[in-house]
Amino acid sequence: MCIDATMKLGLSSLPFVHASIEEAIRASAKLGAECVEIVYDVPHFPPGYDNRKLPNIKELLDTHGLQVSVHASFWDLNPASHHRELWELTLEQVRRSINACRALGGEIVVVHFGKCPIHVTRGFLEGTKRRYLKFIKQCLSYAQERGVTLALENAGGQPNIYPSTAEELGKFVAGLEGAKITFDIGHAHLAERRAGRKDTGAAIARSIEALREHLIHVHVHDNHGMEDDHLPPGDGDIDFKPAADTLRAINYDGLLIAELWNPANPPEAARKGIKKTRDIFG
Ligand SMILES: [Mn+2]
Repeated sequence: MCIDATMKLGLSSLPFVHASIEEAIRASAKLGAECVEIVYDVPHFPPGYDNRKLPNIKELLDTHGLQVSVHASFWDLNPASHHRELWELTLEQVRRSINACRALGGEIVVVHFGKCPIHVTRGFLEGTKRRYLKFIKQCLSYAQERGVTLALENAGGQPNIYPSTAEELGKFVAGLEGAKITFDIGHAHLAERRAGRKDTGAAIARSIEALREHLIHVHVHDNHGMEDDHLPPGDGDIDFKPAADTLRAINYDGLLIAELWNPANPPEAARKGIKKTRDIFG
């Protein structure tokens, strides 16, 4: 088969919780990653992190020929918070993440969904949606001024999250000039299972196809349809083949990031995760 456009396979720094960011980058390069996603949050980038240290990290990335994306801060934050101070802190952290992306030579910043603590209360989810829209608009203008693209991520279909499914995210970005999508396959599987679907592979592939116009970034990880486990592909019950076929069919040529989580054994998660990702998508 002749493929003109090729995706770049890589690893998120997420699993490397016991290593420095430099060690995480070196380990990723050693495993054959073509790109890395830097999670601009703890443990590697604590509050008050001095962004003037980023050029050294860029140099390391360049030395290994790694492309880079940045996952904006998200731990303990909420872009739809009803607390003005937390909303503003989240905005400040995403702005810092955008600056970090630029300093590292990246083009894409992944931004999370908003959380609604009591969605069952009448009118409360509407407030969440309003605040999330306001948040993203502010981030978009900030990112555009700096030549960085925001890629909003689909969630797992939870009722207390907005936007919560790939479909809802598609509608959200359709109305926003410059907003793009990170398609997270693990989250899409959870959303399909929550909607009562057993075999989700074809539905996930249809979502990718439906969002292709906005799709610029992909996250890959596995789960059993219950929890957001972030396992290596093959360790859960996702059928990745339809998604892989669709990404090839639409000539997806962006980054494909294995986003893993296994604090008990990060090196093993990274090794197995990128190998399986390569087997399926390479
Ligand atoms: Mn993700």
